[in-house]
Amino acid sequence: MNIEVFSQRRTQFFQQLGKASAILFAAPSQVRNDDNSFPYRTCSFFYYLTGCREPNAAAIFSASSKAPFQLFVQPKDSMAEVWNGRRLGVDLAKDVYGADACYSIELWEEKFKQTLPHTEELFLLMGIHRKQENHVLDILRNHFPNRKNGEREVVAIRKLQSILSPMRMVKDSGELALMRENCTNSARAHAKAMAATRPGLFEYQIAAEIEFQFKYQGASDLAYPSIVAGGENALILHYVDNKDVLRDGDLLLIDAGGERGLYASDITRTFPVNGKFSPAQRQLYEIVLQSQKAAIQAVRPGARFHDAHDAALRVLLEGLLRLKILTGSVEELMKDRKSYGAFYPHGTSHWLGLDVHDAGATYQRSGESVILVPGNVLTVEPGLYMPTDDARVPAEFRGIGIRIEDDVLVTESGREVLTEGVPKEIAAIEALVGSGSVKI
Ligand SMILES: [Mn+2]
Repeated sequence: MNIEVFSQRRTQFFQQLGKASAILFAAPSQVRNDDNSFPYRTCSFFYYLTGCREPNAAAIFSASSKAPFQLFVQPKDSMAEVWNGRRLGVDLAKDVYGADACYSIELWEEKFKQTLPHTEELFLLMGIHRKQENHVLDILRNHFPNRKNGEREVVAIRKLQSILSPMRMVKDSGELALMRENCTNSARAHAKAMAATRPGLFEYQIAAEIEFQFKYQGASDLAYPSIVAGGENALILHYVDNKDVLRDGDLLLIDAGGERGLYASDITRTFPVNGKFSPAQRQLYEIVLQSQKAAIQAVRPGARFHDAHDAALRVLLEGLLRLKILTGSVEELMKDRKSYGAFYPHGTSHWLGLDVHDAGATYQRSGESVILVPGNVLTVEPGLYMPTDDARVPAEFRGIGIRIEDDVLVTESGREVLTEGVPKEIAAIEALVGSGSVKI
């Protein structure tokens, strides 16, 4: 995204920051073993405000300072760069990221202390990078203002997420362009994986296929570990072992998405390994599909975040009543999560953006659901999971797990499904499964 986007964001941020200051850091890098690190991925909040993806970086925001946006980065170091890759360095970083002042990362503490005599209120990311958070709190504990000189004291520490999360909930045009592209590519990858599926392959081979497709199309990473769950493995919501053979007659549930430009996609499809739904699978699949369509229709500006869930749940419960797996009335069942929790244990939606479970409240403080506005992006992902040992479940349904998930943008007039490129209608799925090549 171009530098102007970040600059506009910071303008909006400074308006809300007022006279307060804020500090935030790039995510720490994580050691895998010895001198081998996990692939680096910075803090979404840090990136959102700065545009900087380098490790060992920090930013201080203070409108009263001569340099309201101070950025701290790794200095140029030819030897370190030979080993670990190029760095922009202090001078270039200032221009590239549009900072008012840029310094070597070693100076952040000194410069931060210089802002304290002018700061009464400090915004800090809380509960994300605890070591950095504690470091800042330690500095504050040991800071004693010189009152005779009129120095101020930090009297309030506030959660930086309270400003940034609501901003992140409404995507701007640059973000939406990136998310559309990533969702389209990820949907295509799902379709390729569906085409490559056939009995006798292993879950990890289909995982390899979809992850190859994500990356071949430009994703720099996975948005989250891929779930490729054949048969009963689909009952484990976050199944990531991906080690079993795909059996003729089973369903395969794939929940996977690529990350591009640090933005996530999140798609789930469930389809027969052999390309043909059994009557029992079809019955349950049709319920989940109708439920998902009803939930997508409930996404529109002015609707509550939880309207999609209520719409999905209603259709699921009607289906479970029809199959006599549950008894009673939809209205009563809807009020009692325990009554259906064995079959539908999760929510229907979460926000999507830089993080797969993106920043943003789902309830406001009063306990009321958030009202959707254009620019919100959320998932819609109802499912049904039939335990193997529940006496209420007829034998033919036991061990079947189905989830269907799309990524949905709230628009001025309603909604736009960003992940339509992968089939979910039964006929389209049956035509596609097994029709493609398998790369082995
Ligand atoms: Mn999801």
